[in-house]
Amino acid sequence: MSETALPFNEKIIPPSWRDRTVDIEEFKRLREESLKNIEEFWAKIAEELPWFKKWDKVLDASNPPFYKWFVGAETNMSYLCLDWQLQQGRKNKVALIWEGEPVNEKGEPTEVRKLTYYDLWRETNRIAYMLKNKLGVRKGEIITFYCPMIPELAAFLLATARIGAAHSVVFSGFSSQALAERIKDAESRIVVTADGMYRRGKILRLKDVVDEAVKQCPTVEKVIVIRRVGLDDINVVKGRDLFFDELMEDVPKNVYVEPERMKSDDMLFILYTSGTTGKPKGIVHDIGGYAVGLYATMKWIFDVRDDDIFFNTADIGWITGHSYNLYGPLLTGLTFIWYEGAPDYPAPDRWWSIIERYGVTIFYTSPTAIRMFMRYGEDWIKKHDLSTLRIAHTVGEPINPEAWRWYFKNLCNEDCAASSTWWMTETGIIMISHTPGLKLIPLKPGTNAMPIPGVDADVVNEKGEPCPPGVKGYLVIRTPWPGMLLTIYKDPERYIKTYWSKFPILLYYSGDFAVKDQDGYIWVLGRADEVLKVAGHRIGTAEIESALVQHPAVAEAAVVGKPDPVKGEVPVAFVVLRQGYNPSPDLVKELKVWVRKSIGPVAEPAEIYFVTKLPKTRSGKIMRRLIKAVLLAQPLGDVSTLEDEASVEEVKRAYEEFKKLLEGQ
Ligand code: 6R9
Repeated sequence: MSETALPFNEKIIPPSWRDRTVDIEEFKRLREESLKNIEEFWAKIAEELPWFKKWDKVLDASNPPFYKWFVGAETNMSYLCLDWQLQQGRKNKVALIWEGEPVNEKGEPTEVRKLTYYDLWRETNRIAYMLKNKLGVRKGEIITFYCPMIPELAAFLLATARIGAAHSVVFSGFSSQALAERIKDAESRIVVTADGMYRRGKILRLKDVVDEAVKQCPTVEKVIVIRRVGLDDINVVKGRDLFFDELMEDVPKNVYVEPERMKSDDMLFILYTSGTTGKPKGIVHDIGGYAVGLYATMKWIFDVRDDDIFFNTADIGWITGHSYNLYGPLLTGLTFIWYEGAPDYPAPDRWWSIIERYGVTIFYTSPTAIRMFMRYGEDWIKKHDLSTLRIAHTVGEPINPEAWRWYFKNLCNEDCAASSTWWMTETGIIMISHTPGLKLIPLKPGTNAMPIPGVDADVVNEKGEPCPPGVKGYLVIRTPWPGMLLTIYKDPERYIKTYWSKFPILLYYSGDFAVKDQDGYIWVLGRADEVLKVAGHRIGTAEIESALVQHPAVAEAAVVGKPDPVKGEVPVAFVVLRQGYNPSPDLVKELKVWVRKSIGPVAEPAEIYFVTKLPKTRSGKIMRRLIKAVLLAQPLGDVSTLEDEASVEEVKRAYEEFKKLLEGQ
């Protein structure tokens, strides 16, 4: 997004806010007040949750940047999400509504399951019992999950938390190679998967992917298989593979497993995410701080009420799935929806029919999805009654004002709180957003609004000094917040280097560019580093490059992001071939498939260009910035460190040739 084209001055107040105060200054005062003493501020919110034991200290900042929240406190996430909800009278309230994919000709699901809080509590206890007593799962061990969105998975994750183990969920769209890397890093002894899953009318064979991955993972002792589609031809390794239903057969219906008393700063999960190197980082999250942060943001940002129906379209494989499609909704006792399948199958109104069927009040999705629906047109929406929607937020990438206006009109009927919520895998919770459940400020098309109370986020220059309104800078966070990452798993040095070392003063560096407007609203512009957001999925250019250079034909590769009207951006690769290999359309195809197989479909380059050399600095670093400038037909900027100017011409040549080829078609 270009900062010059942003509608800084366009203020929108939805009609249903008319009886409430909408006041930017009032919100700012509240936020400033919270920042005077963040410990006191967050402790007050933490008081709303039950603790097995209260904290001795709200924040331990004695060893920055290794911050610890609610030190000395004891708690358990499964207890907070389930037992505490039962205590509040939610025993018979539906927690999870689940729809499977096979959908009939009328567009109705053929399989729906509704689990009450009691159902989920019971299933969680039974799985916890099985994990503990049959598989000897120990406190602190990491179980890897490679699963579709099915209710069993929700219960499994809660059971893992209940007995004090941790989870590492790997997105089911990742390849066996990517899965293997993550299992190895986590040293998992147990992997949980399903035989398969439905997507767009096809069965994806997940267990086959796990079999392939586990070949490289000596730590894996057991693979638990949930029978989702009932494949009868999957490979079974005797002694290693166990079927979930068989494991559970003799587990009593009503066992109770005491939730483990966990320290607030014990690990709840790790989630791998992409950075600027080829190796994904295991982001470690705690329990107590995360629970407090989620609880607060559910209330402020989603303005949750007891009769809400909450529909977040994010997959559990990403942080949005963890925070706001499992733990957040459960902590606040909501009814939430999971679905299996795809948004546009069997027709582009799968989501709209879900909203209508259950009377969804809170909707959370991605800008890419919105732009895809813009292409399908409004008629698919008009077929359905979406009048129940009160909140409709987006996440994952900047939303362009045009896409925001479109959904505000067509989904929200111009009367919802509609915010672009900024946060990251690392932040654990939403950091910048409108807070309709707390205080109202006018909406603006495409903005992220303001940092929430208790969060000191700002836009700064290279020195770490605040940028004046209208001046682009780096998005940073000055002080610790509950929900923040504890570290990078097994790599504390990388944690310090990646997030806390960019500026001469200690600031958390997000990796994003942003700009503030005259009212103090923040507009995140996109990544400042070599990380891409492809359709909202986070992927590092270095990961794609490292996959490419493992192909026998490839000597060197440089990957950059290119703007895309639907996906936000897509990877584009420039490849130098080894001697003996020649450029050809077949090789382009082969390399695309290669990347798909080594990482997953989200990483596949949209375009591949063959060049004889890449622009590099004298010290040999690839100058992706110059490649990007050629792609976008922008000025090259500073080229003083470039080793060989002809290399830029070479990139231009390859790109121009390709464009001509397209024009000639
Ligand atoms: C939650 C999530 C984090 C990166 C982040 C930024 C981008 C997320 C955004 C947004 C603009 C928003 N991002 N939300 N950019 N507006 N509302 O997406 O986590 O996958 O770790 O990605 O996503 O670039 O730095 P994650």
